[in-house]
Amino acid sequence: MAYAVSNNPTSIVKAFQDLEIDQQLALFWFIYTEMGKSITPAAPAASTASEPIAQGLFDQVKEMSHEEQLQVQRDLITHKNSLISREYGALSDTTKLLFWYLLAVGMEQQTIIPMPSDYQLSEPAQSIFDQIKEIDFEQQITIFRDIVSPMGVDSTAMGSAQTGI
Ligand code: 45D
Repeated sequence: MAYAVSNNPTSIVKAFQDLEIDQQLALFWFIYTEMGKSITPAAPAASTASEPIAQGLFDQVKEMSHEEQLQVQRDLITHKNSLISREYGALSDTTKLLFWYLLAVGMEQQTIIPMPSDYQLSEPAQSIFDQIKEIDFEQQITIFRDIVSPMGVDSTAMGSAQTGI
């Protein structure tokens, strides 16, 4: 039962964050493919997401090579201090979600490095995926917000030694 996490949002988020970096990316991708159709970016008018800001950051990533695009996403998860990580850190949580959504759509269009078609989720990642599928849409959104929120670098929260500025 090493991978069992109780069906509550906080423990799902924690379990997600405990996965290896690439497994986090892979699981996030599987989540997108599962629920992609129910995400309606048409909602932004009524939301706090800033579409131009998410789009602007996405466009910077789109310009990069596939390898760099993957590195940027790994850096977000590991809080590596990069320009993208800092810009990301300044976004609102909902804008962060929109940014990840744009990346996923970009992966489908192959403007962003796509998933290898034979990529498999590890057992713990699959277990988290199964639990996320069980819960309702609103709770899923809450979980994703909690997952994307701490990613990147919040430069306002760091000392000068860490930011180098
Ligand atoms: O080769 O209120 C591996 C809005 C290694 C509207 C890899 C919303 C091997 C307003 C790492 C696997 C729409 C914003 C490669 C709400 C290898 C609003 C790469 C909701 C290549 C609520 C893996 C938004 C990679 C929502 C690159 C719910 C994986 C948004 C990348 C949800 C995975 C967004 C990505 C989701 C996953 C986005 C980019 C679930 C993105 C998922």
